[in-house]
Amino acid sequence: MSRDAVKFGRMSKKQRAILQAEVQKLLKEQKSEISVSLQSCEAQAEQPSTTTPELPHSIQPASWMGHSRWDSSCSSRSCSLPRMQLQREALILHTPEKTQTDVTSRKSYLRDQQLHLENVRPSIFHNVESYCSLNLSSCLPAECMMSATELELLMQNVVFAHQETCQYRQENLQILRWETFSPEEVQSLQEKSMDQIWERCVCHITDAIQYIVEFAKRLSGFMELNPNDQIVLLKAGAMELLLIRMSRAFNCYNNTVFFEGKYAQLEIFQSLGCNDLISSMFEFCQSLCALNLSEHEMAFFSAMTLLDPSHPWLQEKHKVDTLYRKIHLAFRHLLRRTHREFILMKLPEKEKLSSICQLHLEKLNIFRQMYPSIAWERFPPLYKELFISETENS
Ligand code: CFG
Repeated sequence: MSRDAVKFGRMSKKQRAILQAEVQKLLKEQKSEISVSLQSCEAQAEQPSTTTPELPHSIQPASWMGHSRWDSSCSSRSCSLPRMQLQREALILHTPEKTQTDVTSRKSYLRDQQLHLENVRPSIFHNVESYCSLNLSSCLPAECMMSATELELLMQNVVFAHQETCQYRQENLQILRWETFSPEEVQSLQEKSMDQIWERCVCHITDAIQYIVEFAKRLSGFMELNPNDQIVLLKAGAMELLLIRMSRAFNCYNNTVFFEGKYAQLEIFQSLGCNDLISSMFEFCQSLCALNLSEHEMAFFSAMTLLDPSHPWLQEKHKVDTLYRKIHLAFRHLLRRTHREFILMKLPEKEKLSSICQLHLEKLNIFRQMYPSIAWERFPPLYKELFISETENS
């Protein structure tokens, strides 16, 4: 077997070149997908709000990278002004009141989304039988009593929600994981101004978070939480989930992370002025990579991180608590099946994740003090809504 075959799996140079060309093409094409995405939103807004069998933004399962049409915000190299306008339009298209005249009034991306998304999935598990009631753990409250079917369905739900919204398939990230930036490319990125590189990163992060919002919406029970609690959980969890997901796109053998089509070393992000934040993100990815989580485990770890019932601002804590316990139960069930129960003790502590996210907020505040207009005018609305507090953001 050749060295390349070892590096890239059993793939010829030609196949690899084709795949790489496709990645570059896909990254470029994301720009033109914006119009498609807007059209689909528009078509959706025209429809009466009665139940439709399809998910609102139909995912294209055949697409190579696991990209989907609903991703739209600002996936290209920079978040230019027209892009921001497009995004605002997308927000307006999502508002339920079609007679809306005051287009300047502040919209909530998150709230609007809730009103348009139904958690409908055609039933594909007809073959699940056995309705015997199980109480798999005696320490669970009565509402956590689950049937074997419910447990099985929940397991499938969490795994599918992750698979359908993971942005990049694991196997494709693997193929590219030795494609790193050349010293010249590193230097040229390091020479970019702080605001330019911040804007690029914020745009990519926001793209990734759109997939995370979609993941949340597909988790059974999430859409039944009250809108306040959905937002509370997303505000607290979006960055945490991004970090978890980032570890899928992290190469622990050379300490690089997938960025703009290639794997980037830490130094590339130097001009952000957040070396401590970036290195703790890299460290976190390292530690998570060491656990070698399967995609199923990744899905459950994400779901449990998002549905953290301990958040002080929750209005219906008991509902989140029940959901959390059920998912925890399904996770343990899966781990028992695969003989991987030990990983539960090894998963990173909640405090580790939240301290990195806190550091992100602090760095954002410093950036905002230095470049208030960039943050205000050029950062995507979803990013601002999640990470800039309500009072400052109006
Ligand atoms: C994997 C990779 C990406 C996002 C999500 C370019 C990206 C950003 C830092 C790394 C969930 O898994 C993900 C990357 N991505 C999609 C792109 O780079 C990209 C493009 O044109 N469209 O998307 O965003 N990587 C990334 C930020 C690290 Si940070 C500065 C926080 C260390």
